[in-house]
Amino acid sequence: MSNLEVAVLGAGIVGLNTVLQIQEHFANAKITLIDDKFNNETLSYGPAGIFRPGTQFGGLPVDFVKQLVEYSYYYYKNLIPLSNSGISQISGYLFSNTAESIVKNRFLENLLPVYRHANTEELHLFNNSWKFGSYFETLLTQCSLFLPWALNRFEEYGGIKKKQRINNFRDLEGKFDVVFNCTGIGSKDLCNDRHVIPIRGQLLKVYAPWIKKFYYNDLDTFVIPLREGLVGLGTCKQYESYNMKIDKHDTASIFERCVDLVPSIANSKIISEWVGLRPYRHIFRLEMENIAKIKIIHNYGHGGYGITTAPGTAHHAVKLFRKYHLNNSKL
Ligand SMILES: Cc1cc2nc3c(=O)[nH]c(=O)nc-3n(C[C@H](O)[C@H](O)[C@H](O)COP(=O)(O)OP(=O)(O)OC[C@H]3O[C@@H](n4cnc5c(N)ncnc54)[C@H](O)[C@@H]3O)c2cc1C
Ligand SMILES: *[C@@H]1O[C@H](CO)[C@@H](O)[C@H](O)[C@H]1NC(C)=O
Ligand SMILES: *[C@@H]1O[C@H](CO)[C@@H](O)[C@H](O)[C@H]1NC(C)=O
Ligand SMILES: *[C@@H]1O[C@H](CO)[C@@H](O)[C@H](O)[C@H]1NC(C)=O
Ligand SMILES: CC(=O)N[C@H]1CO[C@H](CO)[C@@H](O)[C@@H]1O
Repeated sequence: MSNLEVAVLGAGIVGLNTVLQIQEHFANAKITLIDDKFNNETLSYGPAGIFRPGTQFGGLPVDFVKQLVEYSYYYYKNLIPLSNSGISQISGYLFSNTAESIVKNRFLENLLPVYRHANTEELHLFNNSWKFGSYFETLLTQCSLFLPWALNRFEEYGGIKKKQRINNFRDLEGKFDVVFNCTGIGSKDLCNDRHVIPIRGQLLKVYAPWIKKFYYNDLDTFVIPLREGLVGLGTCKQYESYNMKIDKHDTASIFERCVDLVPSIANSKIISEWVGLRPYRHIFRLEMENIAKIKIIHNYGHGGYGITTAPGTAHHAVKLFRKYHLNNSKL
């Protein structure tokens, strides 16, 4: 029996979760992970990676998204004990003055060990007076650890890494039985997909080792403790902006909003800044397609929730292929 030849395009969080899923389900597959960028050169490396899907994520049926989210949660949770996987438990608050619905989350409420209303004292935390709030315990996926960990694991189990940019899928014809398309914002050109749109975001890191919980509000503002005393501050959401430079006005705005949320960081030092384009698509793409003689499985367009949902979407992508493969190997 010949080995299955598999290509995965894109070494971001989605592509890496995909190669790990394939290794789990196709012991005899020869997998090539193709990208001209790895680790710190990808978008996925930068974000703090809090596990929190937006309640509108994906525009797909709620039950389906729920399955993806649940799969992802337990997948990451099982990795907590492994050293350097970058996954840890974290708890904190989400506040709003706008509406009760904003602090609720149908995907998380019955999944996380704790998801409750903030009490009166908590609504007045740091002299704020929020109308609505939730406290919950979730996961943090620090991609600056997780991506290298996943890449090492992939190579340890025989995966092949290839530094290459693919400009035309015909370059892959005849070489692979299946191609997983996990190119994020790259799909805009590669797939000529006008539905893929960047949503620009900026992050700062400050040194504030006393911050132990995360704090979010509904003004695109968050404060998230990372490791070694560093705290991530964010963000902005700029639709259709391709600006990959740090904008000093965004920096000032983020810092000011974060100080309003958590005053104790007012004098903390900015250690680094980062900008990234979220690969947004009104409905993220997760489907199989035949192009010429190649079978392609698309898995892109995760917007602001790619870290949260990558294991679940990768699992589903591999399941699609597995069904097809079983069907055809019976012939
Ligand atoms: C400020 C900010 C904060 C965020 N916070 C969170 C958060 O807290 N939680 C969360 O879940 N998500 C968060 N996100 C979103 C998250 O970063 C993305 O959803 C996720 O990284 C998308 O992963 P990806 O693998 O699809 O894309 P990428 O990481 O961009 O990977 C795609 C890869 O494909 C490669 N590629 C593209 N085209 C080609 C080609 N033609 N040939 C070969 N390779 C190609 C690229 O080089 C790239 O390495 C945040 C994003 C930003 C900007
Ligand atoms: C990525 O990491 C390498 C080595 O670890 C470093 O030399 C390089 O400057 C980093 N690149 C970016 C874009 O941060
Ligand atoms: C809250 O406000 C009071 C009165 O203005 C002030 O004394 C106190 O320092 C403030 N606390 C914080 C955490 O900002
Ligand atoms: C499997 O084969 C059946 C019968 O030929 C077909 O109807 C079905 O669509 C196939 N499924 C997949 C996933 O290819
Ligand atoms: C490399 C690859 O598979 N690219 C394809 C991604 O999907 C679009 C169509 O949806 C194709 O046109 C690309 O060739």
